[in-house]
Amino acid sequence: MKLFYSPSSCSLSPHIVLRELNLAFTLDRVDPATKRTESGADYLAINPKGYVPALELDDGELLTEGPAITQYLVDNYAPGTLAPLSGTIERARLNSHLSYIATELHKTFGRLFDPALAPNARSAAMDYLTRRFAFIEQLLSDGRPFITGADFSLADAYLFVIQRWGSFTGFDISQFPNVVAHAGRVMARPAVQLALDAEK
Ligand SMILES: N[C@@H](CCC(=O)N[C@@H](CS)C(=O)NCC(=O)O)C(=O)O
Repeated sequence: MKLFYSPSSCSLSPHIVLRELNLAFTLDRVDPATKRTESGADYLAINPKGYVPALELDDGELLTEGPAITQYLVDNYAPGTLAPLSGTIERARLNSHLSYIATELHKTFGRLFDPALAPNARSAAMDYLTRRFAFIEQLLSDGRPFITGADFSLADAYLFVIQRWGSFTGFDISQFPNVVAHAGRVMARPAVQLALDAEK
């Protein structure tokens, strides 16, 4: 398998999952500006969506969309690890979290990277994010170490990656101490350290 990625972007989430599952894979870095890979390929010819992540499977199929990639990895290579089994209510709850992170946090945060975003639109996006992170803060306030409870899951990898963008965009994550503590727990995982090192 080959993961197309850009450092510290949302592709870090499937990158962490690949390492958590101890799977064999290679990395190919994509320059978001030129849409060329470090191996010299035209990324738009590989993935017409133009964004990362994309996972090239061993049979040549290209899988896109972060939550689809991470769920494919666990279901195919380690069912019941990092995600409850497909079809269970526990899996549906995990999916609910993944969807929330993707549509409410990830996509809103993404707008803050646009230097042309008008100040009032930036401020509105930050207000929106504040309300959406408040839900996660509340969720973690019962003392659970991870989003779905005692065990680290796909949602924790994804949230960790997205909350890191606070330091790149000026969005103050420190107003959410439970989210900060959660990030510390995720950061301490060996697979996360390996993924961060590889993306340096
Ligand atoms: N819906 C996609 C969104 C992926 C996405 O937003 N990728 C960003 C990095 S986090 C990207 O590659 N942006 C560059 C671009 O769109 O040109 C997913 O969840 O995988």
